[in-house]
Amino acid sequence: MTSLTKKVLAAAAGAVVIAGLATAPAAQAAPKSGLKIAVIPKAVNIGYFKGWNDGAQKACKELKAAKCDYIGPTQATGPAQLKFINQAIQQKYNAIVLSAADQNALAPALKKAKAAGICVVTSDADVADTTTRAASVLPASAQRIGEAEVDWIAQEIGGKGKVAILSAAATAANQNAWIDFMKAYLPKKYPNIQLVGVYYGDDDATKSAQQYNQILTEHPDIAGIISPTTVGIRAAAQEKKSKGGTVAITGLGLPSEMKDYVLGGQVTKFGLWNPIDLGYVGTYAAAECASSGNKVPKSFKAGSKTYTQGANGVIFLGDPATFDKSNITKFAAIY
Ligand code: RAM
Repeated sequence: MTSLTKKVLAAAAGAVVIAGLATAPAAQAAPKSGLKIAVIPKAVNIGYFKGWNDGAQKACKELKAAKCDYIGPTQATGPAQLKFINQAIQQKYNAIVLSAADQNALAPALKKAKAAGICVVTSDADVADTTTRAASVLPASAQRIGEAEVDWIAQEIGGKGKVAILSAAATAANQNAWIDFMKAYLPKKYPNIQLVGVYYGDDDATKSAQQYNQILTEHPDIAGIISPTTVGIRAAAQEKKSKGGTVAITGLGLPSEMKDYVLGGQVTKFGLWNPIDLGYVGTYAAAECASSGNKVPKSFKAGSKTYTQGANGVIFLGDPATFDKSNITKFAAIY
């Protein structure tokens, strides 16, 4: 080989390497091990969040986190969550995975966390000021979730009659966003269904049961109730079971908490996504953030899947699944 040929070959090889660097996706450095991660739900005692935390713990184990603490209030309110965000700041956690019970009340604490170099990723319920968190891991778009629930109730009541919404808290971004889409979709798609009101049970079992009874008292001819909260739908189904009645109930529930009511005939069909996955991906996003200069990379891996941020730093997991007599037993064994 002449020296010229050698030079040409070497240059060509170099060009290939450079081209390779330019076009291949940037290699993702593995997230750091030894991180201290705080997992803060709306309330620690809600079954849905126990599943969410199971996913977070699974991620923490894979990530070899030094600490992965499930801390939070027993009442799902923003003011009650503040104490735990402040605790995470004081104890110098690297990251917080948060489901915000209040879309506004946490902003000052989240700003403090950010200033202290703590990565905050919301998961399940976001905050209004999206600059106060690095990213948000949500189930599916609010439009898809809201409209799906309307379709479920319409199907059950034959497209006509009065319906009410039994929500969690008026402060929660996820509930509000779903309800806004329900309100827009109902008159367009189902003009013979009348929405008579939105009632708030604050993700508290007792208050949700009271609100269910309030709906029946105020609207004895109510045909259906949509409850987009696992606490609300369970309380409604429980009340229907103990008092009897014909009101159709649907919404978002935890299969393990709803199995008896589906098999008992109080609820025909409802939906949800996998809360374990939601906590899992949220925790990976938080660990990536704490490992990459306090920014969640545009795309990152959680387990075997790659997730990519869309507008406003939101990562969606996928459409909700639906449950009825045919599959409730199978799903109740999982979450
Ligand atoms: C409750 C909470 C949570 C919501 C689920 C469906 O557990 O309000 O934020 O996503 O229901």
